[in-house]
Amino acid sequence: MRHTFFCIDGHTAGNPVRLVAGGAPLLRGGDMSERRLDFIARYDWIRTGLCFEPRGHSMMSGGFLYPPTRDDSDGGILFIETSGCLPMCGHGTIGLVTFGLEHGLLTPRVAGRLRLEVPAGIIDIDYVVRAGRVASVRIRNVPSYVARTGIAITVPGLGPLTVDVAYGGNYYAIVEPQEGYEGLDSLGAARILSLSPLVREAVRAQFHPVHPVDPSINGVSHVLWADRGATRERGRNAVFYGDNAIDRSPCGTGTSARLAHMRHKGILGVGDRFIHESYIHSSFIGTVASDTSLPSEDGPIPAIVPLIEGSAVSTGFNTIWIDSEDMFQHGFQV
Ligand code: PYC
Repeated sequence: MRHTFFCIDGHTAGNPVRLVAGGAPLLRGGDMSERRLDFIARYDWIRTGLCFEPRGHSMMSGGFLYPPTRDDSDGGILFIETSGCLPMCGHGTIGLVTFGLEHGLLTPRVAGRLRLEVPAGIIDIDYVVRAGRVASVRIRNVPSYVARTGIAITVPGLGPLTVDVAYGGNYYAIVEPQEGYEGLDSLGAARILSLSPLVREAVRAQFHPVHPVDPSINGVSHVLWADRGATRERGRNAVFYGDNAIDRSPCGTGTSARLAHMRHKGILGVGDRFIHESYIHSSFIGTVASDTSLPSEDGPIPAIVPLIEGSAVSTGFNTIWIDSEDMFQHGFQV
């Protein structure tokens, strides 16, 4: 038996985006959070088959477009990635929206704007078209907040570190320069890949964040290494995800978490723009659009509404088979 998936492949700021335009399974659920849980329970083999080797690689990421579940939205996104089905993915959204608009898979009711449902909530998009191509996409992301500060960990090879955890659609352990970590270039890609899982494990052993509105979103999944020399206008980062990936883009949810973190520290104010550079020096523009709060049992949690702006490029069509005779039909990771 052969399952066929029609894909539009491309990248956002260097990180892969695979829009699966044909072959999406029918999902149960009243919103994208419930549809995500249904996909994880019944169809995760599609994610691993399309994202892991031999059809993908450590950084592979993408998603499906689904019909809306509510009257005020233009559609829904289900994200797939090597690390799982993310509640939200910024670089993925920029790519999926770009390719979806350019190939007529998304039909906005208002030109230049989209309202989309993602598992983490509702996001609003505005985009610019130039000469028939989507030149930029800006996401008004879900409320982002700092979940915990000052987590003391000890990482073999680095020593004691103090780490904060912030949410921007996923939960990030944020490591800022300090004694033991002098910045991205002094660490290098190989050590970022080997040390990040240790940082993530050490943080997970002490703190398990749970989203105050949707408890199906929980746990620290990513590590954001902030580079030395950041100012209130600009900074570079490396985001680690999955088991072996450094985000080639500045990471949309990571940038949202970082904006919330910098707002929490009083470095950014409402309206401030922050240019966030990736490990490979591609960039997104982040903005603190407004302050807000999230309801919780212990009272309102201070949060921000972040804007994330970037652009994507498609690289071609890709028809992918997952064949039940293939010993690697569900993919593998080394
Ligand atoms: O852009 O939000 C993002 C993202 C998450 C994981 C990789 N990229």
